[in-house]
Amino acid sequence: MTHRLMAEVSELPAIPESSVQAYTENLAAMVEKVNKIMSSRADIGLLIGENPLQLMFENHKNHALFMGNVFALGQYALLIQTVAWAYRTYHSRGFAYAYFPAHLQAWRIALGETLAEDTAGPLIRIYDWMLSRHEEFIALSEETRSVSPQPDQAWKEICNGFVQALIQGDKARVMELGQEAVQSAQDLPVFYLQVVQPAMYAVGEMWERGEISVAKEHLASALVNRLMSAQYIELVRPQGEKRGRAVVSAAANEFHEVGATMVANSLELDGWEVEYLGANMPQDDFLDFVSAYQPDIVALSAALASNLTAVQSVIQHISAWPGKRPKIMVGGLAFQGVSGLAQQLGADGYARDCAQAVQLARTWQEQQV
Ligand code: B12
Repeated sequence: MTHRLMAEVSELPAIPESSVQAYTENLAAMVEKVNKIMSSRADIGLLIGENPLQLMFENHKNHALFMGNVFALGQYALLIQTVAWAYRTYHSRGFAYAYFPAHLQAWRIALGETLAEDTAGPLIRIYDWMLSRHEEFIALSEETRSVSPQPDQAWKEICNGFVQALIQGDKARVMELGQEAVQSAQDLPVFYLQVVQPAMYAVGEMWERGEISVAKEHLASALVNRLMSAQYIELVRPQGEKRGRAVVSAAANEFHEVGATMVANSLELDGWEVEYLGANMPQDDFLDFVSAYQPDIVALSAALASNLTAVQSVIQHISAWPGKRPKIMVGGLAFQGVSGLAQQLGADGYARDCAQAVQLARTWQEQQV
Protein backbone atom coordinates (compact mmCIF):
# COMPACT_ATOMS: atom_id res chain seq x y z
CA MET A 1 0.00 0.00 0.00
CA THR A 2 2.90 2.37 0.77
CA HIS A 3 4.10 2.04 -2.85
CA ARG A 4 0.67 2.91 -4.23
CA LEU A 5 0.35 5.96 -1.97
CA MET A 6 3.90 7.02 -2.88
CA ALA A 7 3.14 6.75 -6.58
CA GLU A 8 -0.01 8.85 -6.15
CA VAL A 9 1.47 11.60 -4.03
CA SER A 10 4.59 11.99 -6.13
CA GLU A 11 2.38 12.70 -9.15
CA LEU A 12 0.99 15.79 -7.45
CA PRO A 13 2.65 18.99 -8.70
CA ALA A 14 5.78 20.10 -6.80
CA ILE A 15 5.33 22.75 -4.14
CA PRO A 16 6.72 26.11 -5.31
CA GLU A 17 9.37 27.76 -3.14
CA SER A 18 7.03 30.72 -2.44
CA SER A 19 4.38 28.38 -0.93
CA VAL A 20 6.98 26.61 1.24
CA GLN A 21 8.20 29.97 2.51
CA ALA A 22 4.68 31.28 3.19
CA TYR A 23 3.81 28.06 5.05
CA THR A 24 6.91 28.30 7.25
CA GLU A 25 6.54 32.01 7.97
CA ASN A 26 2.88 31.69 8.98
CA LEU A 27 3.10 28.50 11.04
CA ALA A 28 2.27 30.05 14.41
CA ALA A 29 -0.81 31.92 13.12
CA MET A 30 -2.12 28.83 11.33
CA VAL A 31 -1.58 26.56 14.36
CA GLU A 32 -3.57 29.04 16.45
CA LYS A 33 -6.44 28.99 13.92
CA VAL A 34 -6.48 25.20 13.77
CA ASN A 35 -6.49 25.04 17.59
CA LYS A 36 -9.44 27.45 17.70
CA ILE A 37 -11.46 25.64 15.04
CA MET A 38 -10.90 22.27 16.65
CA SER A 39 -11.45 23.25 20.29
CA SER A 40 -14.73 25.00 19.49
CA ARG A 41 -16.24 21.90 17.86
CA ALA A 42 -19.22 20.47 19.73
CA ASP A 43 -17.96 16.92 19.11
CA ILE A 44 -14.40 17.52 20.32
CA GLY A 45 -14.90 15.09 23.25
CA LEU A 46 -15.73 12.36 20.77
CA LEU A 47 -12.75 13.21 18.57
CA ILE A 48 -10.01 13.33 21.22
CA GLY A 49 -11.54 11.11 23.91
CA GLU A 50 -10.51 11.84 27.49
CA ASN A 51 -7.29 13.53 26.43
CA PRO A 52 -6.58 17.15 27.43
CA LEU A 53 -6.83 19.77 24.67
CA GLN A 54 -3.14 20.43 25.27
CA LEU A 55 -2.20 17.06 23.72
CA MET A 56 -4.14 17.97 20.57
CA PHE A 57 -2.51 21.43 20.48
CA GLU A 58 0.89 19.77 20.68
CA ASN A 59 -0.03 17.55 17.75
CA HIS A 60 -1.01 20.59 15.69
CA LYS A 61 2.34 22.25 16.41
CA ASN A 62 4.29 19.08 15.59
CA HIS A 63 2.19 18.58 12.45
CA ALA A 64 3.02 22.10 11.25
CA LEU A 65 6.76 21.72 11.86
CA PHE A 66 6.75 18.33 10.19
CA MET A 67 4.74 19.42 7.13
CA GLY A 68 7.06 22.42 6.72
CA ASN A 69 9.93 19.92 6.39
CA VAL A 70 8.02 17.68 3.97
CA PHE A 71 7.15 20.63 1.75
CA ALA A 72 10.66 22.07 1.86
CA LEU A 73 12.33 18.75 1.03
CA GLY A 74 9.59 17.35 -1.25
CA GLN A 75 9.97 14.11 0.72
CA TYR A 76 6.67 12.28 0.43
CA ALA A 77 8.06 9.01 1.78
CA LEU A 78 8.41 10.86 5.09
CA LEU A 79 4.84 12.11 4.79
CA ILE A 80 3.34 8.64 4.36
CA GLN A 81 5.49 7.06 7.05
CA THR A 82 4.77 9.78 9.62
CA VAL A 83 1.06 10.23 8.90
CA ALA A 84 0.58 6.47 9.43
CA TRP A 85 2.62 6.78 12.66
CA ALA A 86 0.43 9.71 13.87
CA TYR A 87 -2.81 7.78 13.18
CA ARG A 88 -1.44 4.80 15.13
CA THR A 89 0.03 6.71 18.06
CA TYR A 90 -2.83 9.14 18.68
CA HIS A 91 -5.48 6.47 18.10
CA SER A 92 -3.84 4.24 20.71
CA ARG A 93 -4.15 7.21 23.14
CA GLY A 94 -7.92 7.46 22.61
CA PHE A 95 -8.21 9.83 19.62
CA ALA A 96 -10.98 8.68 17.23
CA TYR A 97 -9.92 8.07 13.63
CA ALA A 98 -12.48 10.78 12.74
CA TYR A 99 -10.19 13.33 14.44
CA PHE A 100 -7.70 13.14 11.54
CA PRO A 101 -9.97 14.30 8.68
CA ALA A 102 -11.44 16.91 11.04
CA HIS A 103 -8.01 18.39 11.76
CA LEU A 104 -6.93 18.21 8.12
CA GLN A 105 -10.11 20.11 7.19
CA ALA A 106 -9.20 22.71 9.83
CA TRP A 107 -5.77 23.06 8.19
CA ARG A 108 -7.42 23.60 4.81
CA ILE A 109 -9.46 26.44 6.29
CA ALA A 110 -6.44 27.95 8.09
CA LEU A 111 -4.38 27.82 4.90
CA GLY A 112 -7.14 29.43 2.84
CA GLU A 113 -7.69 32.19 5.39
CA THR A 114 -4.01 32.93 6.12
CA LEU A 115 -2.17 32.65 2.80
CA ALA A 116 -2.76 34.26 -0.58
CA GLU A 117 -4.79 32.04 -2.91
CA ASP A 118 -1.93 31.21 -5.27
CA THR A 119 0.47 30.25 -2.45
CA ALA A 120 -2.17 28.27 -0.51
CA GLY A 121 -3.39 26.32 -3.59
CA PRO A 122 -0.50 23.83 -4.02
CA LEU A 123 -0.42 23.15 -0.25
CA ILE A 124 -4.19 22.60 -0.08
CA ARG A 125 -3.84 20.00 -2.85
CA ILE A 126 -1.63 17.91 -0.56
CA TYR A 127 -4.13 18.25 2.30
CA ASP A 128 -6.95 17.24 -0.07
CA TRP A 129 -4.97 14.20 -1.09
CA MET A 130 -4.41 13.23 2.58
CA LEU A 131 -8.14 13.68 3.23
CA SER A 132 -9.03 11.50 0.26
CA ARG A 133 -6.76 8.72 1.57
CA HIS A 134 -8.11 8.58 5.14
CA GLU A 135 -9.19 4.92 4.92
CA GLU A 136 -5.83 3.92 3.43
CA PHE A 137 -3.97 5.70 6.25
CA ILE A 138 -6.05 3.84 8.85
CA ALA A 139 -5.18 0.53 7.16
CA LEU A 140 -1.51 1.48 6.84
CA SER A 141 -1.28 2.55 10.48
CA GLU A 142 -2.59 -0.84 11.57
CA GLU A 143 -0.40 -2.72 9.11
CA THR A 144 2.96 -1.04 9.64
CA ARG A 145 3.58 -1.33 13.34
CA SER A 146 7.25 -0.39 13.50
CA VAL A 147 9.49 -3.26 14.46
CA SER A 148 12.48 -2.47 16.63
CA PRO A 149 15.90 -3.78 15.65
CA GLN A 150 16.38 -6.99 17.59
CA PRO A 151 19.54 -7.91 19.48
CA ASP A 152 21.42 -11.09 18.55
CA GLN A 153 20.09 -14.24 20.25
CA ALA A 154 22.86 -14.20 22.89
CA TRP A 155 21.81 -10.72 24.05
CA LYS A 156 18.01 -11.09 23.96
CA GLU A 157 17.48 -11.99 27.60
CA ILE A 158 19.80 -9.27 28.87
CA CYS A 159 18.10 -6.73 26.63
CA ASN A 160 14.62 -7.75 27.84
CA GLY A 161 15.77 -7.53 31.46
CA PHE A 162 17.26 -4.11 30.73
CA VAL A 163 13.94 -2.86 29.27
CA GLN A 164 12.05 -4.03 32.36
CA ALA A 165 14.58 -2.44 34.72
CA LEU A 166 14.38 0.86 32.79
CA ILE A 167 10.61 1.21 32.84
CA GLN A 168 10.40 0.11 36.46
CA GLY A 169 13.06 2.65 37.36
CA ASP A 170 15.15 -0.12 38.93
CA LYS A 171 18.46 1.78 39.14
CA ALA A 172 20.34 -1.00 40.89
CA ARG A 173 19.42 -3.55 38.19
CA VAL A 174 20.25 -1.12 35.36
CA MET A 175 23.72 -0.50 36.82
CA GLU A 176 24.23 -4.21 37.55
CA LEU A 177 23.36 -5.24 33.97
CA GLY A 178 25.66 -2.52 32.67
CA GLN A 179 28.53 -3.67 34.87
CA GLU A 180 28.08 -7.35 34.00
CA ALA A 181 28.05 -6.69 30.27
CA VAL A 182 30.83 -4.11 30.13
CA GLN A 183 34.15 -5.10 31.68
CA SER A 184 36.39 -2.97 29.52
CA ALA A 185 36.14 -0.08 27.07
CA GLN A 186 36.06 -2.53 24.12
CA ASP A 187 32.77 -3.96 25.38
CA LEU A 188 31.02 -0.60 25.22
CA PRO A 189 30.04 -0.44 21.52
CA VAL A 190 28.62 -3.98 21.67
CA PHE A 191 26.62 -3.10 24.78
CA TYR A 192 25.32 0.05 23.07
CA LEU A 193 24.18 -1.84 19.97
CA GLN A 194 22.97 -5.10 21.50
CA VAL A 195 21.36 -3.80 24.68
CA VAL A 196 20.83 -0.05 25.01
CA GLN A 197 19.69 0.84 21.48
CA PRO A 198 17.19 -2.03 21.02
CA ALA A 199 15.96 -1.48 24.59
CA MET A 200 15.28 2.21 23.91
CA TYR A 201 13.50 1.40 20.64
CA ALA A 202 11.35 -1.08 22.58
CA VAL A 203 10.58 1.67 25.14
CA GLY A 204 9.54 3.91 22.21
CA GLU A 205 7.18 1.27 20.88
CA MET A 206 5.60 0.85 24.32
CA TRP A 207 4.99 4.61 24.41
CA GLU A 208 3.61 4.51 20.85
CA ARG A 209 1.12 1.79 21.85
CA GLY A 210 0.06 3.86 24.86
CA GLU A 211 1.43 1.25 27.31
CA ILE A 212 3.78 3.63 29.12
CA SER A 213 3.63 7.36 29.83
CA VAL A 214 5.97 10.13 28.69
CA ALA A 215 7.25 10.16 32.30
CA LYS A 216 8.37 6.52 31.94
CA GLU A 217 10.05 7.38 28.64
CA HIS A 218 11.93 10.18 30.44
CA LEU A 219 12.79 7.84 33.33
CA ALA A 220 14.23 5.28 30.91
CA SER A 221 16.37 7.78 29.01
CA ALA A 222 17.56 9.47 32.22
CA LEU A 223 18.68 6.09 33.59
CA VAL A 224 20.45 5.26 30.34
CA ASN A 225 22.21 8.62 30.40
CA ARG A 226 23.32 8.06 34.00
CA LEU A 227 24.64 4.59 33.18
CA MET A 228 26.43 5.78 30.05
CA SER A 229 28.04 8.66 31.98
CA ALA A 230 29.25 6.29 34.71
CA GLN A 231 30.70 3.92 32.10
CA TYR A 232 32.27 6.82 30.23
CA ILE A 233 34.03 8.19 33.32
CA GLU A 234 35.26 4.75 34.31
CA LEU A 235 36.34 3.41 30.93
CA VAL A 236 36.99 6.02 28.28
CA ARG A 237 40.55 7.27 28.68
CA PRO A 238 42.41 9.84 26.59
CA GLN A 239 44.72 8.02 24.18
CA GLY A 240 48.07 9.02 22.75
CA GLU A 241 48.06 10.29 19.21
CA LYS A 242 44.67 11.29 17.88
CA ARG A 243 43.11 10.37 14.54
CA GLY A 244 41.72 13.89 14.31
CA ARG A 245 39.03 16.11 15.80
CA ALA A 246 35.29 15.65 15.71
CA VAL A 247 32.29 17.65 16.91
CA VAL A 248 29.14 15.64 17.63
CA SER A 249 25.77 17.24 18.29
CA ALA A 250 22.03 16.83 18.02
CA ALA A 251 20.24 19.36 15.79
CA ALA A 252 18.32 22.39 17.06
CA ASN A 253 15.02 21.34 18.69
CA GLU A 254 16.27 17.75 18.82
CA PHE A 255 15.95 16.46 22.39
CA HIS A 256 16.91 12.88 21.58
CA GLU A 257 20.54 12.62 22.57
CA VAL A 258 21.29 8.99 23.47
CA GLY A 259 22.22 8.10 19.88
CA ALA A 260 24.48 11.14 19.50
CA THR A 261 26.14 10.30 22.84
CA MET A 262 26.88 6.80 21.55
CA VAL A 263 28.40 8.21 18.37
CA ALA A 264 30.55 10.66 20.39
CA ASN A 265 31.75 7.98 22.82
CA SER A 266 32.42 5.44 20.05
CA LEU A 267 34.50 7.95 18.08
CA GLU A 268 36.41 8.88 21.21
CA LEU A 269 37.09 5.21 21.96
CA ASP A 270 38.45 4.86 18.43
CA GLY A 271 41.00 7.58 19.06
CA TRP A 272 39.27 10.78 17.93
CA GLU A 273 39.38 13.94 19.96
CA VAL A 274 35.68 14.62 20.38
CA GLU A 275 33.71 17.61 21.54
CA TYR A 276 30.18 16.48 22.31
CA LEU A 277 27.54 19.24 22.48
CA GLY A 278 24.43 17.22 23.41
CA ALA A 279 20.79 17.92 22.61
CA ASN A 280 18.97 20.87 20.99
CA MET A 281 21.97 22.82 19.76
CA PRO A 282 21.08 26.30 18.39
CA GLN A 283 22.44 26.81 14.88
CA ASP A 284 24.40 30.06 15.25
CA ASP A 285 26.26 28.98 18.37
CA PHE A 286 26.98 25.65 16.77
CA LEU A 287 28.48 27.30 13.69
CA ASP A 288 30.60 29.61 15.86
CA PHE A 289 31.85 26.66 17.85
CA VAL A 290 32.74 24.59 14.79
CA SER A 291 34.42 27.53 13.12
CA ALA A 292 36.62 28.12 16.18
CA TYR A 293 37.39 24.44 16.92
CA GLN A 294 38.15 23.50 13.28
CA PRO A 295 37.30 19.81 13.48
CA ASP A 296 37.96 17.28 10.72
CA ILE A 297 34.48 15.84 11.18
CA VAL A 298 31.09 17.23 12.14
CA ALA A 299 28.47 14.62 13.14
CA LEU A 300 24.84 15.73 13.34
CA SER A 301 21.98 13.72 14.78
CA ALA A 302 18.22 13.98 14.16
CA ALA A 303 15.51 11.61 15.34
CA LEU A 304 12.56 13.74 14.25
CA ALA A 305 11.77 14.42 10.60
CA SER A 306 10.69 17.91 11.64
CA ASN A 307 14.34 18.72 12.38
CA LEU A 308 15.72 17.77 8.97
CA THR A 309 15.70 21.28 7.51
CA ALA A 310 17.62 22.43 10.62
CA VAL A 311 20.31 19.85 9.75
CA GLN A 312 20.24 20.99 6.13
CA SER A 313 20.67 24.61 7.11
CA VAL A 314 23.78 23.85 9.22
CA ILE A 315 25.25 21.85 6.33
CA GLN A 316 24.55 24.66 3.86
CA HIS A 317 26.30 27.20 6.10
CA ILE A 318 29.38 25.03 6.64
CA SER A 319 29.55 24.14 2.94
CA ALA A 320 29.62 27.83 2.05
CA TRP A 321 32.69 28.48 4.21
CA PRO A 322 35.79 29.35 2.21
CA GLY A 323 38.86 27.07 2.42
CA LYS A 324 39.02 23.63 4.00
CA ARG A 325 35.81 22.56 5.68
CA PRO A 326 35.06 19.56 7.88
CA LYS A 327 33.45 16.43 6.48
CA ILE A 328 29.86 16.18 7.62
CA MET A 329 28.16 12.94 8.60
CA VAL A 330 24.50 12.65 9.60
CA GLY A 331 22.45 9.97 11.29
CA GLY A 332 19.57 9.19 13.60
CA LEU A 333 16.06 7.82 13.31
CA ALA A 334 14.87 10.59 10.95
CA PHE A 335 17.18 9.23 8.24
CA GLN A 336 16.18 5.59 8.59
CA GLY A 337 13.95 4.21 5.88
CA VAL A 338 14.30 7.17 3.48
CA SER A 339 17.12 6.55 1.08
CA GLY A 340 19.12 9.43 -0.33
CA LEU A 341 18.08 11.87 2.39
CA ALA A 342 21.63 12.52 3.65
CA GLN A 343 22.83 13.38 0.12
CA GLN A 344 19.77 15.56 -0.47
CA LEU A 345 20.65 17.57 2.64
CA GLY A 346 24.21 17.97 1.35
CA ALA A 347 25.96 15.71 3.90
CA ASP A 348 29.15 13.87 2.94
CA GLY A 349 27.93 10.64 4.48
CA TYR A 350 25.35 8.77 6.52
CA ALA A 351 25.83 5.97 9.03
CA ARG A 352 23.09 3.75 10.40
CA ASP A 353 24.61 3.27 13.85
CA CYS A 354 27.55 4.21 16.05
CA ALA A 355 29.74 1.34 14.78
CA GLN A 356 29.20 2.42 11.17
CA ALA A 357 29.90 6.02 12.15
CA VAL A 358 33.35 4.89 13.38
CA GLN A 359 33.96 3.04 10.09
CA LEU A 360 32.96 6.09 8.05
CA ALA A 361 35.24 8.36 10.08
CA ARG A 362 38.16 5.94 9.54
CA THR A 363 37.48 5.83 5.81
CA TRP A 364 37.57 9.61 5.64
CA GLN A 365 40.78 9.70 7.67
CA GLU A 366 42.43 7.18 5.33
CA GLN A 367 41.37 9.18 2.28
CA GLN A 368 43.12 12.24 3.70
CA VAL A 369 46.49 10.60 4.26
C1 B12 B 1 13.88 8.47 24.95
C2 B12 B 1 12.99 9.12 23.93
C3 B12 B 1 12.61 10.43 24.15
C4 B12 B 1 13.21 11.29 25.27
C5 B12 B 1 14.63 11.73 24.85
C6 B12 B 1 15.51 12.05 26.04
C7 B12 B 1 16.97 12.11 25.76
N1 B12 B 1 17.67 12.66 26.73
O1 B12 B 1 17.48 11.67 24.74
C8 B12 B 1 12.16 12.44 25.36
C9 B12 B 1 11.11 12.06 26.40
C10 B12 B 1 12.70 13.82 25.65
C11 B12 B 1 11.47 12.34 23.99
C12 B12 B 1 10.73 13.36 23.45
C13 B12 B 1 9.98 13.23 22.29
N2 B12 B 1 9.85 12.13 21.54
CO1 B12 B 1 10.91 10.57 21.78
N3 B12 B 1 11.71 8.93 21.95
C14 B12 B 1 12.56 8.40 22.79
C15 B12 B 1 12.91 6.94 22.41
C16 B12 B 1 12.02 6.03 23.26
C17 B12 B 1 14.33 6.50 22.55
C18 B12 B 1 15.38 7.39 21.85
C19 B12 B 1 16.69 6.70 22.02
O2 B12 B 1 17.36 6.93 22.99
N4 B12 B 1 17.03 5.76 21.10
C20 B12 B 1 18.22 4.95 21.21
C21 B12 B 1 19.35 5.49 20.31
C22 B12 B 1 20.63 4.79 20.63
O3 B12 B 1 18.98 5.20 18.98
P1 B12 B 1 19.16 6.27 17.81
O4 B12 B 1 18.81 7.61 18.32
O5 B12 B 1 18.45 5.77 16.62
O6 B12 B 1 20.74 6.30 17.56
C23 B12 B 1 21.47 5.34 16.83
C24 B12 B 1 21.45 5.53 15.31
O7 B12 B 1 20.28 6.15 14.82
C25 B12 B 1 22.70 6.29 15.00
N5 B12 B 1 22.75 7.74 15.13
C26 B12 B 1 22.06 8.59 15.91
N6 B12 B 1 22.50 9.84 15.77
C27 B12 B 1 23.49 9.81 14.87
C28 B12 B 1 24.30 10.84 14.35
C29 B12 B 1 25.26 10.52 13.40
C30 B12 B 1 26.12 11.59 12.84
C31 B12 B 1 25.42 9.18 12.96
C32 B12 B 1 26.42 8.87 11.92
C33 B12 B 1 24.64 8.16 13.49
C34 B12 B 1 23.67 8.49 14.44
O8 B12 B 1 23.62 5.77 15.96
C35 B12 B 1 22.93 5.58 17.21
C36 B12 B 1 23.60 4.45 17.94
O9 B12 B 1 23.74 3.30 17.16
C37 B12 B 1 12.51 6.95 20.90
C38 B12 B 1 12.26 5.57 20.30
C39 B12 B 1 13.30 5.22 19.24
N7 B12 B 1 12.96 4.33 18.35
O10 B12 B 1 14.40 5.74 19.21
C40 B12 B 1 11.33 7.91 20.91
C41 B12 B 1 10.90 8.65 19.63
C42 B12 B 1 12.12 9.02 18.80
N8 B12 B 1 10.25 9.86 20.14
C43 B12 B 1 9.24 10.17 19.46
C44 B12 B 1 8.45 11.32 19.69
C45 B12 B 1 7.20 11.48 18.86
C46 B12 B 1 8.82 12.27 20.66
C47 B12 B 1 8.08 13.57 20.97
C48 B12 B 1 7.58 14.36 19.77
C49 B12 B 1 6.89 13.25 21.87
C50 B12 B 1 7.19 12.49 23.11
N9 B12 B 1 7.35 11.18 23.04
O11 B12 B 1 7.31 13.07 24.16
C51 B12 B 1 9.15 14.36 21.78
C52 B12 B 1 10.00 15.28 20.86
C53 B12 B 1 11.09 16.01 21.59
C54 B12 B 1 12.03 16.72 20.65
N10 B12 B 1 11.72 17.94 20.22
O12 B12 B 1 13.07 16.20 20.28
C55 B12 B 1 8.97 9.19 18.32
C56 B12 B 1 9.32 9.76 16.93
C57 B12 B 1 8.35 9.21 15.90
C58 B12 B 1 8.42 9.86 14.58
N11 B12 B 1 7.91 9.15 13.61
O13 B12 B 1 8.86 10.95 14.40
C59 B12 B 1 9.77 7.96 18.77
C60 B12 B 1 10.30 7.08 17.63
C61 B12 B 1 8.86 7.10 19.69
C62 B12 B 1 7.85 6.28 18.91
N12 B12 B 1 8.09 4.99 18.75
O14 B12 B 1 6.86 6.77 18.48
N13 B12 B 1 11.68 11.14 23.44
